[in-house]
Amino acid sequence: MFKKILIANRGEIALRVIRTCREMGIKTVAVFSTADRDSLHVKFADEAVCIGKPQSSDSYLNVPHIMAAVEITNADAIHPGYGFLAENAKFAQICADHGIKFIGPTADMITKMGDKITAKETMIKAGVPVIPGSGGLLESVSEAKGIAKDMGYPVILKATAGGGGKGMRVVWAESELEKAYNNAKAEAGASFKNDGIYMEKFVEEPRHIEIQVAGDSYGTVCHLSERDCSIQRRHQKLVEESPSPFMTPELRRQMGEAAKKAAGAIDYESVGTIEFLVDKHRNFYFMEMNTRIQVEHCVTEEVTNHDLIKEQIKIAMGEKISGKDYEPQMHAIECRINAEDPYNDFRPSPGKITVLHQPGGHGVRVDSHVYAGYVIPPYYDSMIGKLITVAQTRQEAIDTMYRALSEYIIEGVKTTIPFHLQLMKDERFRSGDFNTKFLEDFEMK
Ligand code: MV4
Repeated sequence: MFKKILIANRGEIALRVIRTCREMGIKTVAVFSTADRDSLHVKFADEAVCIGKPQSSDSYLNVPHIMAAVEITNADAIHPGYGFLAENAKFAQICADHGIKFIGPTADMITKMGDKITAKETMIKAGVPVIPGSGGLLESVSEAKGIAKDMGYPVILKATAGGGGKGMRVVWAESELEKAYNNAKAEAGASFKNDGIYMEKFVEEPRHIEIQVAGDSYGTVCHLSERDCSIQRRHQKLVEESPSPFMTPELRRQMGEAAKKAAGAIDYESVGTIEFLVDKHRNFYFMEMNTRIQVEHCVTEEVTNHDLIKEQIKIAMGEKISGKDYEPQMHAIECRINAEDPYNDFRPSPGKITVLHQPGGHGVRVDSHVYAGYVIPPYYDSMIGKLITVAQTRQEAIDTMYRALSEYIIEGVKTTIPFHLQLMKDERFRSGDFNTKFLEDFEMK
């Protein structure tokens, strides 16, 4: 039904969307900033339009520039990728108002999940477990102290407009609460122009396990199992895998049902992710919903044998999904290869890739937009690409990953490859014994 899709993004995800469009016989329009003139997404799309200067606010976040590119190329839909405008309700609404299909949920669905207190209230009504807490905005320090005393310390303060860790404060004792309250409120106000904060019981050493869902415009929702994203550093994921080494068939059934209830509660349409915190007793709690395709969608593609971008486009075209849930048939692991120095606090290392050899062979997938001679601009994220391996067992997927990482040659910039090589040989990682705290104690050798 779509003849032409404009991809309002850059890098590997723009290329990823172009690849599926090609297979579906849909024409593509790339947009690019002047810093991305020589990018592969520009070369591989059927058409390309420059939308402004390097700064994201002048290009990939500039709605009038993007709408002008839609207009002059006559595209009938926009794929937002991840980041940039992917979870911007105003942008989704502008697309709808101009008769351009936003390939994602409606503005209303984005808004309902964007405000974390509203999302939590929706989940409670739907019967999805949430972390006990204030149940709404905190009005004063004394109110916060009362709730914390009743719940017991430690507690965590979070921004209602937040997500992904910004504006969060863990509080271990009442003596720390006032300062944390004021800091969290100020940080939330500065980051989101909304200083509303709420409180939850702090779950110690949780795992981050998320469920991939898909919903169509006929009210059918299904899940495609979980991804374990516990290997993170300062809220940046570095490794994701499916299935989770912590998962059991019973827990998957319960979390899958909860995730479908969560998406169903807002009549969710598109692919999306329900993030859960899972404690050591396998209690799980709704954390937030990501109303976009995610970086780590590839591990789910590999274990369920489904092209999630194709599913997302088909849903946007008004096609029905089967309604069947999917269990992992394989084990897949993804390592994020970033231009960062793991020996120097993961400091960004933009610049020219002088030498490049990407790995291949059985069970190896590389999703990357770089080539020898490519310059990683300093304006955007530092991702060089994603290395994904798939095998019948977790041990084999790890061994294939180590082999593929050893073949990956990138010169000119520092990369996270040495970190991943060390991780793949780490006994605790190999045994599956890790949680979101794991990287706090990890040292590069
Ligand atoms: C929590 C938590 C413990 N208890 N909430 C981090 C990002 C944001 N989505 C919520 N986050 C957390 N919320 C309660 N009640 C611990 C975290 C957290 C975390 C969560 C997932 C993955 C990595 C994390 C790293 C630090 C803290």
